[in-house]
Amino acid sequence: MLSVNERRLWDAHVAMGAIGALPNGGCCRLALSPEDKSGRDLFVGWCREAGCTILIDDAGNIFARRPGFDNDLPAVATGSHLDTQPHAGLFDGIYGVLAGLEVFRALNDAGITTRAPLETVVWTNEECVRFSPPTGGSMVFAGLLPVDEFHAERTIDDTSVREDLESLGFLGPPLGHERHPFDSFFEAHIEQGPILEGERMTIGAVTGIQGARMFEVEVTGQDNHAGTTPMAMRRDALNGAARMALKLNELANAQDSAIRLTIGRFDVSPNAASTVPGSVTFQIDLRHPDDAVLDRVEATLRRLLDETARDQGLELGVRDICAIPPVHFDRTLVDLVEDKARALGLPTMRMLSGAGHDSANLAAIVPTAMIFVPCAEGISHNEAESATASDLAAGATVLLHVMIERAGIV
Ligand code: HGY
Ligand code: MN
Ligand code: MN
Repeated sequence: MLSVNERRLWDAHVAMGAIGALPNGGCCRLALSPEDKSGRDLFVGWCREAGCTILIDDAGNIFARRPGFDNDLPAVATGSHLDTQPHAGLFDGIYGVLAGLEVFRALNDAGITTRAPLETVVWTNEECVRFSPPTGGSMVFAGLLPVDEFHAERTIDDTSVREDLESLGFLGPPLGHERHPFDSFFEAHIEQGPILEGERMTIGAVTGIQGARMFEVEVTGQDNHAGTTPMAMRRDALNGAARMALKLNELANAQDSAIRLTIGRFDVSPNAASTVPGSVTFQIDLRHPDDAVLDRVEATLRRLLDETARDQGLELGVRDICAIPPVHFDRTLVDLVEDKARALGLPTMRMLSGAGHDSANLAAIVPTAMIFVPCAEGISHNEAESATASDLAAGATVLLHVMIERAGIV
């Protein structure tokens, strides 16, 4: 059966990972940073060499299109993201983009033209590090986020998203799914969790994604002198925020084992050893497969934050960054992924995604499914993230076959 080129797919990861390379083998390409631009340019160059046309939309999403026989048909699309977390490995997101490119290259090698066109998409800012929200680029495309709001987001470098898109040369015209419809969307991704490896499976046919909510909490007290201000007279924002963090972890530990609560960002101001901190901003990432559980935990979380702020004489502001409901993928496409993986002789299981993905937004507008491959010890968002060349190729070969099935061959 037709398959992708394992070596070429691996080499593409190594070449992409060299952009923004970190000392321990990982990489850092924050969305719309100079490194992200270099990664995007490398991808666009590869796609042009593979015979694709390139479209950029108003969110900076890149659509690399491989023409079919009938280019009036909606494209069968795939893709993921090239932006990364600060201490990322070489695979989260990147794999889904490079697997799409490798599908094009493998079809070129085999001299196959599909009936419908194919596209590989790079979505902007999946990761939500330099600016919010996560998966913002695909939200704009799916009509879930007004583009003006996306453009107005401030980055950690105090630029706006629109300024960054313009200065990097990635601000295109409005597109959106109505003007640019897809037949279907598939996303290949490493699992980012330990299940496939533990079950000795090669392919996860992903049935859906758990729900996620993110909040930004601002705790305000008063800057004051560390040597002179009696403990009882302080309004120490860090002391209050630390109490909040402990209480929220206790809250999470009291739920069922499917709950996930993370405080991954914590900014102290003025962050000076001899000043009582007057202000702390931190972000909460809360996830569970059941929206009703998220509602309940969110209500308790807000109450705990309020109570703690009041007890400590601090002011509190809570801003919603996003609320992504649990997603169920298209049954026909999930079956197709499973059938093709089994037909290729690959150990395959159905599973839910713990991580968020652009596919959550695509699922709102078009039949969507995901293909997972294992990663070592489930480690991700870490330079040590690791996957084998043969598992990556297996997932990309499944992607090749599901895309051919949807697009047809004349
Ligand atoms: O955090 C997530 O789930 C995604 O990888 N950004
Ligand atoms: Mn990802
Ligand atoms: Mn990620």
